[in-house]
Amino acid sequence: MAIETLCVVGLGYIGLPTSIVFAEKGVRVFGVDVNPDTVSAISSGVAPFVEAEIAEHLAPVVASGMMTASTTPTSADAIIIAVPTPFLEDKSADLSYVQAAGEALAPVLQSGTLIVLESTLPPGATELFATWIREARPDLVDENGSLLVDIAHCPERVLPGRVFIELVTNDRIVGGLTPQAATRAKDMYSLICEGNILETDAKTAEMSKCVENSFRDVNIAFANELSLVCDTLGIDVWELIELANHHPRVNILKPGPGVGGHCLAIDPWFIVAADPENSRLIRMAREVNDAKPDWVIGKIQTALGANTTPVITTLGLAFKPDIDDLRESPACKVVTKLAKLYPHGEIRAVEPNVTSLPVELDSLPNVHLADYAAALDNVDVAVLLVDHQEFKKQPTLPNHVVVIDTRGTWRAQ
Ligand code: SAJ
Repeated sequence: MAIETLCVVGLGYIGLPTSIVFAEKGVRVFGVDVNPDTVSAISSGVAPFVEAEIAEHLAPVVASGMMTASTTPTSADAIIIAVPTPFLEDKSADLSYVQAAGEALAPVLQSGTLIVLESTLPPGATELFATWIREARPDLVDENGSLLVDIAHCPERVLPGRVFIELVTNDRIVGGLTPQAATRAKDMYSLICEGNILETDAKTAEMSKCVENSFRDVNIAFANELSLVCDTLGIDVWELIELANHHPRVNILKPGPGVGGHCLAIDPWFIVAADPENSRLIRMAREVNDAKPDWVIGKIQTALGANTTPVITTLGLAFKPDIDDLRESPACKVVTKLAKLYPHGEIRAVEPNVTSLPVELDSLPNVHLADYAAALDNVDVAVLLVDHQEFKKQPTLPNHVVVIDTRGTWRAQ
């Protein structure tokens, strides 16, 4: 059965670009989001966040009527759920947004609807989602106990900043609760995806997403650990990594102020929660990366010594370069802690990709959003936290200013 209409629930960093790409391929897309501001921005053809190429892709599909947005779901041939799965206090997955999406969708489901969960899920969650649908719509269960809708998990794997390229070029994994669900999901993604689409069961697909992000997190933890060891030993970690990477089978990633975002900082915990006893390395990597912002703070404290009224400029708040996404950002953690450590100091936060500070920083009286041009006048410390384009060139600063470059951006200049 061809997919002609698609309802996408969750119009965030993944759901909105996915909607746009399907609409560009001729599928009529009904976008759904609980946030009315998101819906009204999209309805007027304006992207509610920063992502390369999004403006030029969104406006035409809205203007042509191929994509519309609303706060309530609509019945469609297929449904994609792309809502957040943060973690709870105990680091296990918070599936409440997925459950809420399922509840909102249940009334519009029809026999034969294909439901694809794109949200990152811990192993077993797609199966759990199916039980919620069964409870909400017992009329969609046949006399053999089989659901009359097809449910699959197809984790997104696009890299923020390259979403419109990777949505088309990446290989994708589709895990069905049944082989039929996997095949139907594969057929749907073949409308937009030029990479291989690999079929498996739902639990393996869930695990594969968690594993991919854990792999990267563990590798970054290795680089971050090296940065600490090198600091103790008086070795330039950037030079060391550059040299070691000349080995044909070595590819060390880059140290930084920590690991942020809604993926690497979260998904590995889903594996730890699923099997705490056997996931020691994955847990340790998370702990190493989570400890890095405090190490950066320690460096700043040491540089400032007895100065209790410093002016500190922090460059970058986003979790990585050239995006406006502040989720789980180590840079925000550094700024928050600095503000608390130096209540009589001044923290100038420079972030070219946002126009206002997030609430948790805005509520701190000694933190303000500053313009790059003026932010480095009369400072004691300048800390580079994110290697945004705007910061690539090292500014000329008086000798007394302490420069802490957590990304190694300025060392070669
Ligand atoms: N980072 C470093 N050093 C590095 C690379 C990254 O410190 O050498 C930091 C970044 O600054 C950032 C964090 O790691 O704080 C994560 O950035 P990222 O670019 O590694 O990844 P994300 O979170 O933007 O996207 C990841 C991707 N997963 C993998 O590369 C395995 C992406 O493909 C996934 O779709 C995405 O997670 C997701 O949504 O799960």
